[in-house]
Amino acid sequence: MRFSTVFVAMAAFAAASTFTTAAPAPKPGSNDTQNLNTTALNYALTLENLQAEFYKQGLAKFNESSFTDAGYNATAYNRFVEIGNQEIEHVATLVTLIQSVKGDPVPLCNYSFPMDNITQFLTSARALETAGVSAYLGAISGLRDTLSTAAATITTVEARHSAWLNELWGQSPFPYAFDTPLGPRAIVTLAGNYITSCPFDADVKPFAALNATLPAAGSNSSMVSTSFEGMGSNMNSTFCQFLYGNQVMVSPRSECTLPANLTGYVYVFVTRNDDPISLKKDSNILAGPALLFNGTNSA
Ligand SMILES: *[C@@H]1O[C@H](CO)[C@@H](O)[C@H](O)[C@H]1NC(C)=O
Ligand SMILES: *[C@@H]1O[C@H](CO)[C@@H](O)[C@H](O)[C@H]1NC(C)=O
Ligand SMILES: *[C@@H]1O[C@H](CO)[C@@H](O)[C@H](O)[C@H]1NC(C)=O
Ligand SMILES: *[C@@H]1O[C@H](CO)[C@@H](O)[C@H](O)[C@H]1NC(C)=O
Ligand SMILES: *[C@@H]1O[C@H](CO)[C@@H](O)[C@H](O)[C@H]1NC(C)=O
Ligand SMILES: *[C@@H]1O[C@H](CO)[C@@H](O)[C@H](O)[C@H]1NC(C)=O
Ligand SMILES: *[C@@H]1O[C@H](CO)[C@@H](O)[C@H](O)[C@H]1NC(C)=O
Ligand SMILES: *[C@@H]1O[C@H](CO)[C@@H](O)[C@H](O)[C@H]1NC(C)=O
Ligand SMILES: *[C@@H]1O[C@H](CO)[C@@H](O)[C@H](O)[C@H]1NC(C)=O
Ligand SMILES: CC(=O)N[C@H]1CO[C@H](CO)[C@@H](O)[C@@H]1O
Repeated sequence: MRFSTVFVAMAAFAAASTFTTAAPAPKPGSNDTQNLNTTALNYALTLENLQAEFYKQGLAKFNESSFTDAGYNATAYNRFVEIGNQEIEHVATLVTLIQSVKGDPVPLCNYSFPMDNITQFLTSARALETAGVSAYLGAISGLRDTLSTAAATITTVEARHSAWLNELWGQSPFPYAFDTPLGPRAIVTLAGNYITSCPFDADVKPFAALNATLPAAGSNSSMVSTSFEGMGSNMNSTFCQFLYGNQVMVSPRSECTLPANLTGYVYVFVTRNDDPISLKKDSNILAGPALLFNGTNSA
């Protein structure tokens, strides 16, 4: 088994634990129509701003030669230009939609993207597109009518970005028959790996950042090591939960055994008990997710 670690939730980004999304999470049963729609849209905008800014900074740093020098062809560079432009279009569309319901679009945050080299850029790109799909899938049940259609039309494009990036990494573009929806708290936790501060506050609090490390390449262990601030050292009564495709696999944290049939991404959480988590059931989460990929790095 060869795996590469992607999201290592680093202490350096501890500041991100104060990051919050634009507006209060929609309250179940809320009849504040405009607030609900603006909230969901600003959540999406926060993520699209993150993605658009990531490609903007990446393409300011890496040009076509950077890609060809790293062994990719000019097509790869041009694909990133296309992806970056599409994220900018997503931003523009969301801003227009928010303004159309008399809302205030959230501004950009301050970001910290690991992109010392092309490999890091590709690593983050794949993670951002994978998490983007999960974010939209998790948000869609809170949207109605034209907004759910707008969200779905973005989701499918994010999924194709993600598929192409998987292929670029030498993996199946479509590793599972289903994708994994994630709720706002989980997504904000992942976004915290890249966001240092935002000029706005809100109610969606991240979970504790989780540092999850895959077994060393070539090792016959399948144990993921996990650490986080707080209860990080108590292995006895806590659990690892792996979400991938439409599956959830639970194991005691002292074992934290990677599922045997991973063919792509996996979200890792640490929970206080072994009740399987889901989009609607997250009260037992102590930390995470971290996003890992079963992948051989072709870069
Ligand atoms: C994450 O865990 C790995 C393995 O335990 C460790 O080597 C690394 O230093 C940790 N990183 C952070 C940021 O805590
Ligand atoms: C890419 O940038 C480098 C300098 O960073 C420059 O030497 C090279 O000509 C550029 N290549 C292209 C295709 O623009
Ligand atoms: C560029 O590389 C990709 C694989 O990374 C390959 O599928 C594609 O055919 C290549 N395109 C050209 C023009 O060589
Ligand atoms: C890319 O940069 C990271 C961080 O500086 C480094 O650990 C890694 O070895 C570099 N990879 C390549 C292929 O240069
Ligand atoms: C970004 O950080 C700088 C200080 O490093 C701060 O002055 C600025 O307000 C921040 N911007 C945002 C959008 O948070
Ligand atoms: C790991 O593999 C080595 C040989 O490569 C073997 O001796 C050892 O028993 C294996 N350990 C486990 C736990 O399977
Ligand atoms: C975990 O259990 C072992 C053996 O039962 C015990 O020695 C250890 O102190 C426990 N650790 C914690 C953090 O509770
Ligand atoms: C993966 O393995 C689990 C049990 O370990 C099983 O329940 C599940 O159906 C498998 N998923 C796929 C896609 O094969
Ligand atoms: C990881 O992916 C490779 C193919 O990319 C596959 O051969 C391997 O079995 C996968 N590992 C697991 C645990 O499914
Ligand atoms: C355009 C749109 O999706 N509007 C929705 C805003 O939220 C309310 C409450 O959920 C829905 O009824 C609207 O259809």
